Amino acid sequence: MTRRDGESHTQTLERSATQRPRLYRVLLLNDDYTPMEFVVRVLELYFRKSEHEAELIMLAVHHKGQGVAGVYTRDVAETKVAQVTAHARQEGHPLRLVSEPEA
Ligand code: NFA
Repeated sequence: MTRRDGESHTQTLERSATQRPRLYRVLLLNDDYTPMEFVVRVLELYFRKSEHEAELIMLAVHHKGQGVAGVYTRDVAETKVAQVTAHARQEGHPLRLVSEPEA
């Protein structure tokens, strides 16, 4: 609905529902060299997974090629990709992550 203010002639667009931000999946990609224990630690530290959950996700990525580490707004997803990639390189591991929009 458009409302016209008397003096200022500004218009306010009113919507009935709050708009939710688009969400992005952070995907972990498998490689042959990154140690399993490093991937588990990344999932615990950056993606707040329990040790058990982290091990399940790591093994799924190891066997299937990729898997979801977490789902976030775009800024948060891109920051996780950058931080974890930097951490992995610092430790000499080739681990790759990407973010992609949900749906
Ligand atoms: N495939 C790696 C290994 O055998 C482990 C790994 C899992 C790497 C998940 C990247 C992602 N050491």
